[in-house]
Parts: sequence; structure tokens; C-alpha cells
Amino acid sequence: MEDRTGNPEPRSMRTSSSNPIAVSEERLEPRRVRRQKVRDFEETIRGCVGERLLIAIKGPPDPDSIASAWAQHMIAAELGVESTILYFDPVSHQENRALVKSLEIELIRYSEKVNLSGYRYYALVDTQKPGMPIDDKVLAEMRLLTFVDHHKNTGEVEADFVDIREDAGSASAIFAEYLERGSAGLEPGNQLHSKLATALMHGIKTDTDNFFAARRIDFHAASYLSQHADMDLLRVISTQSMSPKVMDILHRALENKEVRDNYIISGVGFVRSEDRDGIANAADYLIKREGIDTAIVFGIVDDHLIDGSFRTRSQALDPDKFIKELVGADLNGNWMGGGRLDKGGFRIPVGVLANCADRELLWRITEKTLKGMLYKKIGYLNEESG
Ligand SMILES: [Mn+2]
Repeated sequence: MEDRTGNPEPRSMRTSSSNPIAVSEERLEPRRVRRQKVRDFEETIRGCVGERLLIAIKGPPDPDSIASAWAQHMIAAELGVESTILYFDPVSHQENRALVKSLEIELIRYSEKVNLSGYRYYALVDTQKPGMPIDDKVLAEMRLLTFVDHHKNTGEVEADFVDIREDAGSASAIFAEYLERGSAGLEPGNQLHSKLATALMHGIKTDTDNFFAARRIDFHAASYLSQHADMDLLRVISTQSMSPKVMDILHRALENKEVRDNYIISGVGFVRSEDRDGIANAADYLIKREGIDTAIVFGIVDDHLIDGSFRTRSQALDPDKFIKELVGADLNGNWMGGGRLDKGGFRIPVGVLANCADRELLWRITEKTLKGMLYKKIGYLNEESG
């Protein structure tokens, strides 16, 4: 999944597909350390028995974040802690809707009407930064209990339990490890557990680009989960067809693409939030073109955010650094984008310009500005674009 305000996407070609040796040399953390992590995770959750825990998915829910949140929900239940999974952005992409529907995962969409007063603790999964997009005063009353992620460590997380593994291709793999090594493991023949294993497997699969970018922990987790997962269900969930809207976005991305050296850049115009994954899909598609190693696709989502997806196969490029240097931070000092080894994304508010009545003009300004920034960043200082 993608970054949503500082919360990017999956992982590298660089250690896995293009350099298989690096993977075999990569080690899992020592067994002792892993066991201790699981114990601490469970201990922390047990510490709030009798309280209700909020498990939040930041940014548009994707298979990795949905499965991770669900795993934490089930582990918490096993340990006697009731929890609710909360999300903020619409579930886009039909695959994700199919996942939630066919596994009957209960998620609650945040609105101001959702009463959070019963929650003193919250947990975050598969996201780079602490905090939630809710009222500051309400948030201040809550304590970040656990934080489990696989994005680049920003060093800003303060929680009772923190587990950030930059060497994991998915957050789902970390939760699979908790299940495998903890006291709330998956039981053979338990239907709910089989569904959870299926969801986690799907989370790993999508975040690692069908295992091409998987790391040791992802393969290990998949081998454990495969004993419990429902492979037929997995097939159903992961082979949903592409929606016409997403295909339109792909079409526009191909039409508008510009190639500069090893970069391919494309603006796709206005996109509805439920179709925003089309931007990421388009970047996934464009990166396949021979002779380039980096793809950037952007559009205006719901008239108020410039949403961009970044893909690279370059060994020399650090997506997190590239994107942060490109788009910078907002007035509150929050980065407007970020990345992992081979992927990333950004979201820039359109702000007051969203009121512009001439949408075509607004898009032309956006495209020209973004392309100008990009070309400047990659060294095409005098390029006239748009
Ligand atoms: Mn993830």
C-alpha cells in the first residue's frame, strides 16, 4: 500500500529478484530476540485487559494493513482484550473490497459520529507515523499501545510496544510471526483462523509484489501460513478483475507519459478516491517499460489532494529520501510523502486552489508544477513542460 501522508508502499527488487544471493545471506533475527518480541507484544496487550483497544488503519486500507489489523484484533481477543478496527479513507480497489467481504472482516469507518470516548488505547499497524486523523483533543486522551510496521523507521514513535522491521516486505509477516511464536497461535481446522491465515498470506503476496520482493521473514511467514490458509479462497480474493475506471486511469497514464533518461512520468488528471489505486496500478505498469528504472504517476484525487505513486528498480535511488526532498513537509512539519526500498508515494493538498472553477486549468497548473519539480529534481532544470 501506499503512502498516504508519509505512509508508503512495498519492497525491493534490489535484494530479492535482482540479487537472489543477498536474500539467502539475509538472516532472520535471532530466535531469542523474536521470542522476546512476541512476549513483549502479548504482555503489552494483556496490560490493558478490561479496556477497549482501537486498532487503526491509516490511509486507504490495503491487504497488508487490513490483514495486520485483523491479526492484532484476533490476538487481542485471545488475550482477553476487546478491540475495534477503525479506518479513515474509503476502501478502494475491488480486490480490497472483495477481501473484506469474503472474509467477513469487521471494519468501522471513522466519522465524527463514531464515539471514541470508550477507548483509552490505540494500536497502529502498517504505517510509518504515530497519530490518527481525528480530533487532537480526543487523540491526546489516548495512549499509543502498540506500533508494528515495516516502513523506514522515522525514530519518532513512542508507544508501549514498538516493532519496526525494515527488513520485512510486509507487516502481515510480522503478525504471522506473532501467531507462530506466541500463545495465540493458529489452530488447524479452525475456520476463522484459516480465514486470518488467508488474509495474511494475501497481505504478504500483494505487499511483496507476488513474492518477487519478499524477504526472509515473508517467505518464512508464508510457509507457516500455508498450513492454515484456504488456497481456493486466496485465489478468489487475488484474481479480481480490473475495474473500468482503473483501466481508464491506466489508459490516461500511457497517453500522457513522458520519458526522460531512465524516468517515466505521467499525470492522469482527476481521479475519484475510490479509484485512487489506479494511480499505483499505473505506476506498477509503467515501470515495466524497457530502458527505464523509475516511474512516477500522479493525479488529483477527489479534487483536494495531489496523489502520486513512485516505483523504482534503481539501486542508487532511495525512494523515501527522493520523495521527501521532492515534496517536502506541510506547515505542521509532517512529510507529505515517503517510501520504502522500491516504492513510495506522496499526497499534497491542493488547498485553496481546489476552489478553482476551471478544472482543466487547475489540472494544467498541477501537471506543470509537478513535472517542473520532478524535472528539476532529476536535473532537467530548463525543461518546459505541461
Ligand atoms: Mn505494508
